[in-house]
Amino acid sequence: MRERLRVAMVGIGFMGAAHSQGWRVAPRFFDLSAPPTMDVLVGRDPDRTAAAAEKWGWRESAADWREVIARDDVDVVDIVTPGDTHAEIAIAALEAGKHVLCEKPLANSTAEAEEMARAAEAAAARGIRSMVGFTYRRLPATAFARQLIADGRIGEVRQVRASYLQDWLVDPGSPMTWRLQKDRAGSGALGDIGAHAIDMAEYLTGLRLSRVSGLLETFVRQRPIAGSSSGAISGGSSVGSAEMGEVTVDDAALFHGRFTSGALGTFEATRMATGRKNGLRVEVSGSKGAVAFDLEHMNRIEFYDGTVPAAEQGFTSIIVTEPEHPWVSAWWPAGHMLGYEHGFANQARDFVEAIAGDEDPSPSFADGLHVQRVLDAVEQSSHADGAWVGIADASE
Ligand code: SOE
Repeated sequence: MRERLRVAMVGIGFMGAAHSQGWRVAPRFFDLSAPPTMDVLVGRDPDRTAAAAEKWGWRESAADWREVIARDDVDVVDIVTPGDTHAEIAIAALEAGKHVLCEKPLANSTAEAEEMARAAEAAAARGIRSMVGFTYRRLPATAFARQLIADGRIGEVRQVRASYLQDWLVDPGSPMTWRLQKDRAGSGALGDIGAHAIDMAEYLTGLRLSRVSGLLETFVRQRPIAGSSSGAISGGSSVGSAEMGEVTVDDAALFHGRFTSGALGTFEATRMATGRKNGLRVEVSGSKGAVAFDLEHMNRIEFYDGTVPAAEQGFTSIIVTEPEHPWVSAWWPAGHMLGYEHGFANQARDFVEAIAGDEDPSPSFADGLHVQRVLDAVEQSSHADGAWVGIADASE
């Protein structure tokens, strides 16, 4: 019988639901070398955690992550908490000999991410694996786009345009959450969704950003604290006597940069893009062609092949659901679309296969550290009026 990987997951928010779906479904669709079992769900509130465990399919629930990582019957720790606890939990889990999957962004600061990358390297020497949850790498469309670029189908990469647009903060009456507090989230749109744009640009092209110039803005500086109001919060404004909390992160981030190869990139991450719900769009222009991906049309890519006769040129929309596309053969027949949740199942599959195959999975904590350095450089640049800031681990 194949060995099982016993998983404990820390965190019970939105990402907890998404990762649970990944762990639950992966062994039912993929033929895994070491099928995961959903053993312990960890959260601070015992009642809510027990209810989430029951709903999402975890065998048991617990309140103290330290007790859980000390257990011999746990092999993998999945961290889906806010960023302020990533470093502490991940380092402790790696030192306890657990394989660790950690949500993005890896940490709240470069200093924390450096410690995590060091712990991951030391653990890897003992056969303990770690990976960052940049889940959009696990979509057939993005993986196929990367393949086309790596195969030279667009020639030399010259420019990348990456934007991640959401609008859930447009309403000044939307309540405070941990995502708006620097001490909990590290940064705002920049780290939450800008980190995906950075990772996707680098994943697709295989290049690294070497310097950036950026601008951050917070448009709404105070927001009502949920549940504190005597009146309701509705339709674009807060009413009643809601207690207000300070927003200490950016609502929007703009930056541009140069990659190590000399290629140029423009980036935008905002939660104020009215009408845009979850729009991660990345377009890569090369010397022979171009590739574009849009998360709101996540089963497709656009491919422009500049080598075909001029009369036939134009962007082609490819539906990335053929069995030969990455991961697809485990799912549905061609043309039967995949969704947001499949990325989490593909990610669970890849992580357990790396563990079982004794290989370092990607993206590594070192990759997460690099993204963290870019985030910090954008912030520094914004404080210095857009001055160029170099990224320590990538030289031109
Ligand atoms: C933020 O709204 C968020 O949930 C991110 O935290 C996720 O990483 C992204 O997948 C969707 O948007």
